[in-house]
Amino acid sequence: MRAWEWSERYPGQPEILRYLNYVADRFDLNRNILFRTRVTAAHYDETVNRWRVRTEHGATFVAKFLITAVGCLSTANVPAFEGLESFAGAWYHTGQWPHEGVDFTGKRVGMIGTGSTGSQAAPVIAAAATHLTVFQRTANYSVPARNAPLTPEFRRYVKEHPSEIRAATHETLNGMAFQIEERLAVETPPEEREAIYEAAWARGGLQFRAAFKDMMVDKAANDTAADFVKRKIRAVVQDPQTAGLLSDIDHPYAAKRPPIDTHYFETFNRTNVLLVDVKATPITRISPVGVCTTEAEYPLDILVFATGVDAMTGPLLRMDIRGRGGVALQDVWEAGPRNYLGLQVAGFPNLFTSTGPGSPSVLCNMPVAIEQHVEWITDCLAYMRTQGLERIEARLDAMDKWVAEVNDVANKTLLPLATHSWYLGANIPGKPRVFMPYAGGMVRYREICRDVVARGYEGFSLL
Ligand code: NA7
Repeated sequence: MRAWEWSERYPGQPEILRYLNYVADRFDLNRNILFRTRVTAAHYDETVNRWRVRTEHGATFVAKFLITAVGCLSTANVPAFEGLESFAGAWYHTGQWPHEGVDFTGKRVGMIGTGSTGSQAAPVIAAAATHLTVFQRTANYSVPARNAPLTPEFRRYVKEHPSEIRAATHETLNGMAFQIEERLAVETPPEEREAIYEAAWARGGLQFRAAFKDMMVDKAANDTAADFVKRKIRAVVQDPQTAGLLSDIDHPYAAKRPPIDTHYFETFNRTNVLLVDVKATPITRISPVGVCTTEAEYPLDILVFATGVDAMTGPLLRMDIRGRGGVALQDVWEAGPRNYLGLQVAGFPNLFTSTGPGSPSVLCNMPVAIEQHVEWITDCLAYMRTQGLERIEARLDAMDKWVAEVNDVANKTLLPLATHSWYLGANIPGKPRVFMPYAGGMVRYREICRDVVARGYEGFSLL
């Protein structure tokens, strides 16, 4: 925070990459990283208490401890549309974007998906392309990001208050540097509530969700936010039919990950943009010419899949991870992810899954969630070393209790009401519908992890 100068509220990818390289250089991390190395398998060998990690190039690495840091959203989901291979144009998934970029100039572009990524990509594509067709299955809320250069005052504040900012991220529900307001939407008079939403809309960003304390736990409170955003959409979008389709949202505000955007709804006022409702007229196949729905064929030069990811479990399960007795993680998680604290799976000793399912992860400010796990794992390894311990493994009863707790806290919120969210795995055909992240908040989770250690690593077997 002291050494790096961020340029704007939501810096773009090149700036973030520069920052990561700066961190890697400053802490001399590159000598510990093998680049271009995809792990295909990790098998635990019980006889020697070691993990054997295999890469796609055939190399094998042997380790006592294995920590996965594969991310929650790194497995692109390209829906299995019939005929995709026959498409004569080019197609891309937003999560596997070519580093050299894509030139949309003079092209007719189709984009499937209107989640966080789709709503951020649409305005940029529409500005460059001849024509953009957006295929929407589920209408979604979005709040303006209000991206802008950081003011000198804000930059100074960050430099002068790094400890306070860090402390705030440890004290707030989602690890953000801002507080969730204490007031309740249901107890605020309508006029005052409207003014609060207007101010939150004007400020923009994820902080909109923090306008009222009851927004994510009380449907009546959430309805007030949902109604406000829907009215905003209808006010922005000029064509009444398009406005109707965009604001016909069937789930509570922020029950799916709430997108923030730059001129998303405004984009539909452009003459070169068309919205197609693929809930009413589903996509049947991709033809050599473009996308076919039950109603029409849309000719395209480029097709963009903003169709999300196989979240949370996907990045882990695409590796062949096997624990004690050759048991596959895939089988243990057949009915949904099961682990203890999101950190360890019974039967997989010495394997830590940082920001795994069952931890706050995607419901939290991710770097804060990552830091908490890294610190916990680091302390655990240091403890084991000083105690001369060789093996740590989550106990089955602790794992079962934790899975119940993860379900329990999710059910106290409105989050499971969005039955098609990736939090539930619902975007991947055949994936078990289980609410995956821990929704009890980062503060409580941090305390639980701390208490587990204070009680001698309760729920773990240490040898
Ligand atoms: P999301 O939020 O999962 O959005 C994916 C979008 O793609 C969503 O609108 C889906 O509609 C749509 N989709 C997925 N499959 C299909 C098919 N087969 N047909 C039509 N439409 C489809 O992914 P994002 O990449 O936008 O965001 C992921 C996270 O990254 C985000 O939440 C942030 O945390 C950062 P659906 O809603 O399933 O009907």
